[in-house]
Amino acid sequence: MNINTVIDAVVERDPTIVSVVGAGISKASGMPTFRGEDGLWNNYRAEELATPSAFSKDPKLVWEWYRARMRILLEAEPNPAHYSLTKLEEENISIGIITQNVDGLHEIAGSKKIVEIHGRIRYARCVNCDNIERWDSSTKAQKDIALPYCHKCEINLLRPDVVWFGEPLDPQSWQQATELTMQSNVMLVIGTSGVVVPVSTLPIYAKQNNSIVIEFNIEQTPISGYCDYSLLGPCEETLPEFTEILLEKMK
Ligand code: BJW
Repeated sequence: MNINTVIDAVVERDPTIVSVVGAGISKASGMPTFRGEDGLWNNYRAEELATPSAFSKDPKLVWEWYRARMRILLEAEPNPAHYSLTKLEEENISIGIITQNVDGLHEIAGSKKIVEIHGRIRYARCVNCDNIERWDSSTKAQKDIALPYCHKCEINLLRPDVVWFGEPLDPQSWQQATELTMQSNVMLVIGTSGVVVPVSTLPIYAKQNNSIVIEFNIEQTPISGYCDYSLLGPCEETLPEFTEILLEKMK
């Protein structure tokens, strides 16, 4: 697909862009994805760790997984794909990022309108009371300390402040995501395998809303069929190119 053809179609719309983002955008920052070649941690799949039942059965194992990911994240920086989305927001073309990623790299890249629909890895919440606290200080994250307990009730375990399989998404975040989808006329679907519901339904809503849907991925996904265009390649290359040409053509 010629990138100029895609951009001409976008420019014609006087675009209002929303982006739906997955783990592929942070791959170039060093963060492992969930599926595909680096989808295993110590031989466990995400589906075996990111569940309430895995945490009930073996909280230490689940916390070890999050600590291992946090150690990588503490060294990670946003890459050109994150900065491209920030640029689109600064130019008032993007109205929001709906990210499935819990790594917080969009915020570090300077984006402001972010819906972190699967939560935030830098925070933990009590399994029983309403306490939410940060746990990403290097001491807590890097040392293999005992299980973390709530500093408010001091009785119950903390768990990562993220959404696991079988858990509902925060209703307010989901409402924001659907509203952004309906308010936009172009959706960028970036670095997601598109297999996890309900986020994978957003491109379908966008299509029903007559938006242009453009996928940025290194391969075809189950979402590709709903997309008007697929820009195949690493998004840390294709998204900056897309953004630069788009902004130039919109001058
Ligand atoms: C590049 C690239 C580069 C690489 N450039 N591209 C049966 C049993 C139980 C549940 C279900 C079931 N069937 C369906 C469900 C529902 C379930 C679900 O969808 N399961 C499917 C796996 C089948 N969904 C849920 O449970 C959700 N909740 C829900 O439905 O609630 C309903 C409810 C209502 C009321 C009461 C109760 C329930 C919740 C889903 C939560 C997902 N959580 C996780 C973990 C978050 C915390 C954490 O990070 O630890 O979210 S799982 C994991 O998958 C994570 C991700 O955000 C999510 C999506 O993954 P993503 O981002 O797409 O990553 P990958 O690795 O899959 O793909 C990377 C892509 O990038 C690939 O396409 C690459 O090609 C590409 N790529 N490099 C561009 N450089």
